[in-house]
Amino acid sequence: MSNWWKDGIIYQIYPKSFQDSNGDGIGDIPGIISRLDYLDYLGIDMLWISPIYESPDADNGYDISDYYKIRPEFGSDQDFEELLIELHRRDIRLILDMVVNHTSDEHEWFQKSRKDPAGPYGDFYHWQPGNNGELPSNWGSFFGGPAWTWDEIRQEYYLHLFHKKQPDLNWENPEVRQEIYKMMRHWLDRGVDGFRLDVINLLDKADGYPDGQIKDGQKYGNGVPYFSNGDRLDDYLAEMNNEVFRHYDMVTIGETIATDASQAKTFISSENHPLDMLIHFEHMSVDHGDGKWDKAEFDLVEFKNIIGNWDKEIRPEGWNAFYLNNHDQPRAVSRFGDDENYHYQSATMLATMLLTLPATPFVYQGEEIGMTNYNFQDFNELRDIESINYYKSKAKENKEKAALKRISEIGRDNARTPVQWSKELNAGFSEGKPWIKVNPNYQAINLSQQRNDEDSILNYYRALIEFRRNNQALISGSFEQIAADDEEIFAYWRRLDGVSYLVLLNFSNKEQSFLADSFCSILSYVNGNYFEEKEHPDNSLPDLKPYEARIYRQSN
Ligand code: TEU
Ligand code: CA
Repeated sequence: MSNWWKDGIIYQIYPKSFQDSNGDGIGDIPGIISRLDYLDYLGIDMLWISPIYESPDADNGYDISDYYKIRPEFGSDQDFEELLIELHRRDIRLILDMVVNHTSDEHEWFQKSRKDPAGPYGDFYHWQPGNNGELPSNWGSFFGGPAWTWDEIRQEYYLHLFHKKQPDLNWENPEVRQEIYKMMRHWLDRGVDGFRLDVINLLDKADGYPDGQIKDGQKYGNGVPYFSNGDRLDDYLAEMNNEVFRHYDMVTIGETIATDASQAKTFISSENHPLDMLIHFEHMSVDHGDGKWDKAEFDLVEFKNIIGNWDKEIRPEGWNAFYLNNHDQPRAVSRFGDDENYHYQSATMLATMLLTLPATPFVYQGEEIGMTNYNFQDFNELRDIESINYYKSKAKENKEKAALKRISEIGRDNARTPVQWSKELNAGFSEGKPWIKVNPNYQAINLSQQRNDEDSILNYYRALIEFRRNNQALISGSFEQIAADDEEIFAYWRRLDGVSYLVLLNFSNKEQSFLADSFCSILSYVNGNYFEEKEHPDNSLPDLKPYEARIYRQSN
């Protein structure tokens, strides 16, 4: 089977915020269908849609109450069928989000498990008696608070690494595994082309749920060493691959927390690797101090080393994914660029990196027009449970303002404001009241204005997507970083079959010189995000302007 997922571009849609079609302020599948010609224009090859199954929405759909039903707010099963047909008609493949580490507590499995401990579903989740009111272990939830909740009906605790409405499935139970495999086959048999597998490396929890280390000032322990990359995980993934994946021409993208490149090899570079690529978090933690809420300065050298290390460790046996934006991350142009003074330059500089690295590029909705973070001024504007819980914890210390400031920098809601389609009401997202505030800068940053501007961020993405598609050296060519210790510039060669491209990225708001005297005479300018001529004397390259990106081709 071909590896089509190596050559293509993946676009991610967060359905709730993409396009509303019926005026209820919530994005939906008919809304997505109405925008497929645009996605075709952009030139994407695969579409990953965040969960569209029935859900009570505790974690915006990552809490699934029925894996087989399309969530009514998003549309009908017929709408899904039409979406799949319309995507395939445009040669765009569909990747569904598979959340199989946990379900919603409103899933019938959980309801039966809590009411009938001795029944067929009694052992579908992690139930523990606790010891005289003590929690079974000191693990904290990723969303704050304990990872165990007492259930009045069953009179036991159950484990939830995320929201208490997201009970973790017991993957040691073969019945659980077979139910999940059956569900996966159901969607693949309908023609779905791949899965993005949510927190797939958390499936195996260490026996006895050993207490984790409690950091100063924290109330709960860090359970990550005991529930990530567990001993039985490889067996579960190998079984999943044998029972499901290997029977289909599909792509499997694992989302893995707390996984470095050497650990990743077992998932994606081993002999019968069960997964094709990983969405990891290493490069997304460079500006985290002690966790995401603790701000650290962005260190470009560390960032570059992570990218280089993943390439060295994983290729050529395996393959990488690369992203700067998704529904869990703040907007990259605000985080790594300068959305005030160098909006166009920093957005297109980041796009150049995304589209010239040796990894499948993931473009997240709105990234291609340079959508920015939102300046949250009030608790009531928040929607994400992770940010809401963080705000409430800081409110106890009377630090609400500081909490809103940090949430406006790193919170997940930054990525979940509606896509800014036009200057119309609600940025053309909805005729009703959107479920979350539209960023007021939509008058200046919107897709329809950029579509008609050949010098826009949108058309920069579109041109570079096309350029990457036509230059295999940028896809599967070698990756040779130069000036690795430069703190402002990311520079690397991409080479294949005698074709060599040099990519220069200035991550700073200052002019930077780049000494390339040894080879600049053989370079011809190909592409970039400043418009002046780039011809240069034989012995030097022009200084890089603030957030300037340049691609040179080595003439033989
Ligand atoms: O994310 C897993 C995950 O680790 C993130 O929630 C991360 O911890 C958090 O974003 C840090 O800011 C996946 C989904 O992408 C996320 O949307 C879900 O909330 C989570 O799993 C639970 O399903
Ligand atoms: Ca709607």
